[in-house]
Amino acid sequence: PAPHLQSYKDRADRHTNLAARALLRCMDAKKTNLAVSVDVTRTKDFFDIIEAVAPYVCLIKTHIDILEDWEPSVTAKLQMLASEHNFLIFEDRKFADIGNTVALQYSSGIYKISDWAHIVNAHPVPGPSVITGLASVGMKSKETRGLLLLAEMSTKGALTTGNYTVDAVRMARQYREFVIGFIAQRRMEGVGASETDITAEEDFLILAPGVGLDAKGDAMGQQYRTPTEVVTECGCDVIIVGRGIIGTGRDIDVEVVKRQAQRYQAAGWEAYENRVAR
Ligand code: S5P
Repeated sequence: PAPHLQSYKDRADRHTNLAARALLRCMDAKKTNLAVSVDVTRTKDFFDIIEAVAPYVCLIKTHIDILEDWEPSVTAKLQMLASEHNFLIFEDRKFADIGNTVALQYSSGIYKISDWAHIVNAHPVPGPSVITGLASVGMKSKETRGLLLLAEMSTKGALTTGNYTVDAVRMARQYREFVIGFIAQRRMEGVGASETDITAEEDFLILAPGVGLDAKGDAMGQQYRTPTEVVTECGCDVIIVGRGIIGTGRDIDVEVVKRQAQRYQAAGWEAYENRVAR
């Protein structure tokens, strides 16, 4: 059967990339396909949110460069929490430059992303060299690292359609040891593939942003769908939720954050169970 009709556990047992395997294992163990996007600018809020949602997530998604009071201890603490609470870390860096530059952006600068992020993502726009550049760092790491390609975006008017998406999937197929899946809105197995392109062991994870239970969008082009639409109907594996959980106000209410995380975990898991039971 296609990957999305199999259980996360079976897929974990079979997956050859260690980061993908760890993520699927964690999803199965914690019964969650929820990733929380911790898009805040103060380190205190950042950790308050992570500690509140940790039991309910498989993945914490960061934009490390928006923290105004970042210091090296932040990423050290993040790593500690990840092992303590069993979740993976996804730095949403959206690399999009020549191979040499992305390798430096991944490994160096003040953030040294490859030291602490299990998963990163890249725009396919530069072509395969963006993958090989990042792989030159990620595949050397002793740790388990994986890359997601942005095959589709959630925003109104996004240019990630048609042949662009098809070519993104073709690129990923050439580098299956490092590219573990896509940021996308639906499954990608059928996209741009002739029968012979797809091997039985191909299992790309689909992580979908643009998920909300209450809002349909924001004032800046974001569009939301529900976990049922995203997971049951479109076959995505992980729901990425930011403001639906952390809210839009300046102050963080950890009790609300915790309740919303529980709510999205339950909705995401039910949507998954409805899918594999079909
Ligand atoms: O197409 C995309 C890709 C990403 S990674 N659309 C997105 O919204 N994202 C990210 O997901 C975005 O950068 C943000 O961190 C998160 C969505 O946040 P929310 O508050 O709208 O749920």
